[in-house]
Amino acid sequence: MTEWLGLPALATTHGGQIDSLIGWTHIFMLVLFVGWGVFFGYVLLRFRKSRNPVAHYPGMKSHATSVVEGGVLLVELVLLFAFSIPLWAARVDHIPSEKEALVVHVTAEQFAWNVRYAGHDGLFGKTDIKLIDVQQNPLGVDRSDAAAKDDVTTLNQLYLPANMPVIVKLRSKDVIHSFGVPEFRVKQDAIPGLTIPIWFVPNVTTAEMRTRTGNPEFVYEIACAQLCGLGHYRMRGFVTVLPADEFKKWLDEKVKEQLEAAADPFR
Ligand SMILES: [Cu+2]
Repeated sequence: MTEWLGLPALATTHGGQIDSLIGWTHIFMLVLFVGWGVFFGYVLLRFRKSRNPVAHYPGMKSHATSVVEGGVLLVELVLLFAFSIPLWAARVDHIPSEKEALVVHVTAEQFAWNVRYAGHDGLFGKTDIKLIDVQQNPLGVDRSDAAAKDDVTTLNQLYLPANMPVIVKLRSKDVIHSFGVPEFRVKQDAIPGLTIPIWFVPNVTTAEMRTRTGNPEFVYEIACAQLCGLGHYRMRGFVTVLPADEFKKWLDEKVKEQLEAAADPFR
């Protein structure tokens, strides 16, 4: 219905609602723009000097414009109460239970996205600021903590399963960044000192999107949507949406690599 807006392809379950809000707002603003433009032209002609050499002090008697104003107010109330507020409530207030969702920690820094999964135990292990090493351990994961042993971290690569809720817990190590994935219709600022949850259900795998767009190289991209410093332009992350079973395989493989690396004393 909203193809005429030319928005990026849609890849989450809630995205359609965002698009319809954007679509209705555009239609309404177009009606207002044309309506007020025509009215302005009419007023210029109707009250031109040659027709009204002397000002008419009592002014207009008709209430037509009040009726129009009332109509505009009504449509704006509909946009607010029928579209925006329910959407906000669903997106921000009703976060699904963590038991039914995949929880991923995404920590932004100048100029990269650090991604962390809990591994098989479903627990995120401790982190310590003293353990942070820009190359080896950008999140300061404390591998001596039992819950941290199977935690998986990646740089700029976010793998997600399709058709299940994903909760991204967004943080920042330095300045304000913004996690934006246009196809997901998701955009949220990452603010130092805060952990902000965002959730969505990706419903188009990367492979499906490649067929759909006819672009064999298509990748979902996390674009940092806040000017966060000199390297802002290169702060890109990539999202790969896999069918649930392939995602599980990927994560199992990553956990195995992590456990093997930890067991290797020569590393
Ligand atoms: Cu950034």
